[in-house]
Amino acid sequence: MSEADETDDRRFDHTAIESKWQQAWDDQEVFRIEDDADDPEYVLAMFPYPSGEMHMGHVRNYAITDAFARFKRMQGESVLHPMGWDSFGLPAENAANERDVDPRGWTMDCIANMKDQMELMGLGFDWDREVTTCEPEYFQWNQWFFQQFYDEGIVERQTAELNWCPDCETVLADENVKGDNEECWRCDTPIERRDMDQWFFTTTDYAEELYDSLDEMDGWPENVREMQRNWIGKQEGASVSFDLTTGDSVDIFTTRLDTIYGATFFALSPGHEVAEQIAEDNDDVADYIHRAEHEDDELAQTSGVFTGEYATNPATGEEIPVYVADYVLEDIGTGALYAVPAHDDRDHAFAREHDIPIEQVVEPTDDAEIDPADVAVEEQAYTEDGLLVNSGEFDGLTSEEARERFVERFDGEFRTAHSLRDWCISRQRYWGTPIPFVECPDCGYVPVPEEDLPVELPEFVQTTGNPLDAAQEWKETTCPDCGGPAERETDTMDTFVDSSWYFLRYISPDMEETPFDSEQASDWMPVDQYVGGIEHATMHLIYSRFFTKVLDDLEMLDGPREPFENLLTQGMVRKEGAAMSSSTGNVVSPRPFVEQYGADTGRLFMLDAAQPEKDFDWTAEGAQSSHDFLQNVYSLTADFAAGEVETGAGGNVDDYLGREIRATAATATEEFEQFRFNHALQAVRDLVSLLRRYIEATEPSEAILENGLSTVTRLLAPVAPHVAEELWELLDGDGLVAEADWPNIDKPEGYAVERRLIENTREDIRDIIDVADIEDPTHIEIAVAPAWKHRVRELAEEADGDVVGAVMSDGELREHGEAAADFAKEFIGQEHFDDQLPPAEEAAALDRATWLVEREFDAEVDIHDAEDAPDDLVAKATPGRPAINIEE
Ligand code: ANZ
Ligand code: ZN
Repeated sequence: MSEADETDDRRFDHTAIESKWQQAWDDQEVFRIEDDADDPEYVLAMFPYPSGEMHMGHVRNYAITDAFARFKRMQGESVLHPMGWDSFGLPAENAANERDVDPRGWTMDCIANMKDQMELMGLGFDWDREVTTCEPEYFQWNQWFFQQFYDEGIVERQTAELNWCPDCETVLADENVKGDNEECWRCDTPIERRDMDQWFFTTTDYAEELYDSLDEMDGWPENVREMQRNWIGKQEGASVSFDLTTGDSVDIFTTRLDTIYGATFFALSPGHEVAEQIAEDNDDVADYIHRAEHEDDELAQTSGVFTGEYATNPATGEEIPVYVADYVLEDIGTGALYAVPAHDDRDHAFAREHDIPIEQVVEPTDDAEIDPADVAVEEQAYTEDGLLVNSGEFDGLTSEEARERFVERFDGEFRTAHSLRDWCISRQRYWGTPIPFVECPDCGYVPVPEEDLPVELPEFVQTTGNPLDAAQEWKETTCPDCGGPAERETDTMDTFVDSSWYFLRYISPDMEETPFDSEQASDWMPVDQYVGGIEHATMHLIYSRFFTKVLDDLEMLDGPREPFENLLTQGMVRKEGAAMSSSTGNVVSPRPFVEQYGADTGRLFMLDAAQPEKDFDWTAEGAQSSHDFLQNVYSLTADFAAGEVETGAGGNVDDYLGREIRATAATATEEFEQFRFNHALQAVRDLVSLLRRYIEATEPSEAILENGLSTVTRLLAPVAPHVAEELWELLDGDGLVAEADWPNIDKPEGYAVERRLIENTREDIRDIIDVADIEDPTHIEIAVAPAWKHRVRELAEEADGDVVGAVMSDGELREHGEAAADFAKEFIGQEHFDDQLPPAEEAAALDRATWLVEREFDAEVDIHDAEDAPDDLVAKATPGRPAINIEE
C-alpha cells in the first residue's frame, strides 16, 4: 500500500465527516421531492422486512439505488427515492411468542434499529414518504382495495388444498413446512393437506396479459421474464366438444389434438358440474367426489371412479368410458379431458391401474432419436410429436399438421390455457391485514361498510392457532346487513398484498381520502428503476403487475399497465464462500463496519467489487483497499487545497490532461447509466493516478488540477457521498456536491482512436526495448506516416478489389508512383479498417502524450512530422503505426 504511506499526513476522520454531512443533507432537504414535481425519476429498492438484523447483503440493495438516485439528481433530474417497511408477517409473531412481547412493539423496535443503520450508511431516502404497512393508515387501503375488488368480482371464495397442522390448528404457508416428513415448523407434528374455503384474488383473469406483455418488457432481465413465463405457464391448444350418454355436451382442453384417435377414456374433475350431476344418482361417484374434496390424506394420482356413462369420440365415433379423476384439475382448461394413455404419462398410469386399452396413434419420424420399432406404448407412453398412425385418412400427417387440421375437422376452437392459479390470500395469522368481512349466519359473508374501515387488530394473545380466532370480544360483532349477531372474518391477508402497491403509496403517503393520488400516480408511474433480489422474480413481481392492471381497469390509475419499467436483480454478498445470512451468523454488520472504516468505504467496496447483478465475496482486504483509495484521493485534494502542490506554466501536457478528464467524465457517465459502477470507478481510479503522475512528472497547471479533482469528486459523489462532500468543501465548490452539476460532457472527438494510437505506440516501444535488449534508452524518435500513405489507405478502404489500380490512377499520388503502388499492395485482401486520426493529428496526439513516454522510459522523446523526419525512419511509418527509433 505504498500510496497510502505517502499520504499519512492528511487523512479524513470518517466518523466526524459522516455525521456532519448527513446533518447537512437533512438540513438542506436534499432528498426531498415535492408533490408538484413533474414526472420525476422514480428509483426504488424493494422495501425490507424489518427483522432488525441488517447486514451488508441488504445494504448492497440500497447502495445501488442510492448511487443511481444521487447520480440522477446531480444530472438535474428530480428524483423519488423512498423507503418503507414491509412490516406485517410471521417472524414478528414468532418473535412475540418466543420473547413474550407483542408483534407490534417488536416490529417497531426493528424498524427503528434498521432505520438507524440506513442513516449510518448515508443512504439518501425521502423519509417524509416513509410507508409502514402494519399501520392502519396503510392497511386500511388493503381492506378498501379488497372490497373494491370484491365488487368487481376479482375477490372470490374458493376451496383450496392447504397445509394444516392439527396440533396448532392452523394453516401453514409452504415455507413453514419442514423436512422430508413435512412437519410443522413449530411443533414437529406431520402436516395434513386439507381442502379449505379461502379468499382468492382471481389472478387467472389476467393470466393472458401477464404472460403476453412480458415480451415487451425489455427493461427486465430475460431470466426473470422466463421465470414468470414458466410460472404463468401458457399452453396453446384447442377445445373440442364430446357428447356424453348423460345428454351433456362437454368441452375439453387439449394441447395434443393430434392424438384424438387414440382417446380410450374421458375424464372429469371432481368439481366439474357434470360430475356433480352424475353424483346425484350414483353413490360411487358421490363418494369419490366427497373423498376428493374432504379427505385429509391425498388421493393417488391414479385414483378415479367409472361413472357408468360414455362419451362419443368425434374422430372415431367410438364410445369411451367416462371417469371422474382427481388428476384432472378443476381450474385448468375446462376441467375435463379426453385421455390418450399411449401418449401421455398421467393417462398411461391411470389406464394401467383401471385396465383401460392403450392405443398408439403417433410414431416417431425417420429423423427422431428413437426407432419406431422400439416404441412400446404398453410399457411407456410415447409423448413426443411424430407421424400419425391408426388415424384413418389422416395417417402420415405430422402432429403439427394434424393439430392445425383437426380443429376445423372436429368443430373445435384454438384456445390457450394457463397453469397460473388464482391467488389464495387467506392466512390464519394474527400479524396481517384483517380481511374486512363479517360472517352472518343468515346473510353469509357481508363486507364491512367503508365507513367502518379500518378493521384494526385486537391485542395480541399468545395461543396456539390463530390469535384472532381466540379474540372473542373482537370477533363478536353485528351483521352490517341484518343487524343480527355475526362474527368477524378471522383470516388476515397474505403480506404480498401489502407489497403489491406500496410503490403507489410512496407517491402520496399522506392521502386520507384515497390510497393514492390518481393523477399524480398516473404521472409519476411507472417506477423507472426497480432493484431487488431474484427471489422475488415470481410472486411479488407478478402480484404487483396484477395489482397495477386491476387498478388501471378500475380507473384508479391512468397510464402504464406495468409498474416497473426497468428491473435490476442484485447479486448476493458472500463471506468466506457462503451467502451472508443472519440465520447462520455469517455477516458483516453495518454498525461495527462503519465505526472501523466508515460508510463510504463499505459503499465503495460493494459497488466496486462486481457488477450489481453478480455475487461477490466480502473481504477485509477489499474493504481496506477501498478505504486506502478514499484516503489517497483525500490527501491529494487536501495537499492541493493547502497550496502544497507546486504548479507551473503547463503546456502541451495540459491538453492531454484536459482530454483525459473529459473522457473520464464521459466514460463514467455512460457506465453509471448502465449500472456498471465498477467500470465507472475504474475510470476514476485511472484519472486519480494520472493526476498524481502529472504532479510528479511535470509542472502541473493549477486550473487543470482543479478541474481534475473537481471531476473526480463529482464522479465519486454517488458512491462515496460523505468523502465527496469533504473534497468538495476543500475545493471551494458551491453548496453541496450532492446538489452539484454532474460533469455532463461528451468524449473529446477522436478520443478512442487517439488513445489506441498512444497505447499501441508505448507498447511498440516496450517491445523494441525488449527484443533489442536495450538497457538504458536515452533518446526515442517517433515519426508519423506522410499524408500520402493515409491517402493510399483511404483509397484501399474505398476500392472494391483493385487496390493498386485505384492508387495508380489517383492524381494526387502520381508523384509517389512506385512507392504508393508498393504500399497499396499491403492492403490487398484486407477487409477491416480501423478508424485512424487524420495525418496532421497523429503527430499532435503523440506530442500531447510525450510526457508519459518520457516518464515511462526515462528518455528524451522527439515526435517528427513526416516532412522533418529522417528518411529511413519515416519510410517505416504507416497510418496509426508510427516508426520508432531508440538510441542507447
Ligand atoms: C389430450 C392429450 C393427449 C394430452 C396426449 C396430452 C397428451 P400440458 O401437457 O402440461 O401442456 N389437461 C387438460 N385439462 C386438464 C386439467 N383440467 N387437469 C389436468 N390436465 C388437463 O397440459 C395440457 C394437457 O393436460 C392437455 O392435453 C390435457 O391432456 C391435460 F397425448 O389432451 B392433453
Ligand atoms: Zn346477517
